[in-house]
Amino acid sequence: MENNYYPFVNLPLPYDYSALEPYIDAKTMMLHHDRHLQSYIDNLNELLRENPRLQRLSLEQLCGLGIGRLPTGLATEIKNNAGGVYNHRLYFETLRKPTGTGPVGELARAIERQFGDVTSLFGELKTAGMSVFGSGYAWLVSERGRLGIMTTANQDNPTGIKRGLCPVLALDVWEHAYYLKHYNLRGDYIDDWSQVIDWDRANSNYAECFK
Ligand code: MN3
Repeated sequence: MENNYYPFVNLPLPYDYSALEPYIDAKTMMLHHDRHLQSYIDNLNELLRENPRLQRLSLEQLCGLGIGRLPTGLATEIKNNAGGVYNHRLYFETLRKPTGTGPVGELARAIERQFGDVTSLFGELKTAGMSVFGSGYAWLVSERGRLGIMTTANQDNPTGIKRGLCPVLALDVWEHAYYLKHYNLRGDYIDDWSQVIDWDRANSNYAECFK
């Protein structure tokens, strides 16, 4: 991941705001990236400004740090904002304009092995995404190459929950990810999200998990 250390900057999306239309609308993408992600970045920089020790840690390390190792009083805020940056970057970077293509490479083989096919994978991801009460994420994660599905609350990140869990796909189910277009219909948003996954990127995320 680029720009992985303090000071964090909001890297531009690798596609136009409208690239995911008609599945995810341009206005949602603009607000989601330029305002929501931007505020996590600003907050994280502000929290780290007076903490040179923490400035040396990568974004992943900040997400994965045991809460006991963060400065008392700032721990929850750092965890929430580092997660907010990491999770959103992964979410945005693993989307692209709809191409109608499915999983590729080693990830495709792992999905087939463990879920049977991509429809079953999406069925399980949708169930997980629908089960998040309030705000959070559903994830496709790899643990030493073995795929799994999990959910997290708020901006929690799998790497902060258990060492060795490595995110492959992040499904943001906060209402800000879909409310302008899909209103309260989270399930419809999840179906639409599945149409704009960048499977090449997902496959390279999966490969990164072996490093
Ligand atoms: Mn979000």
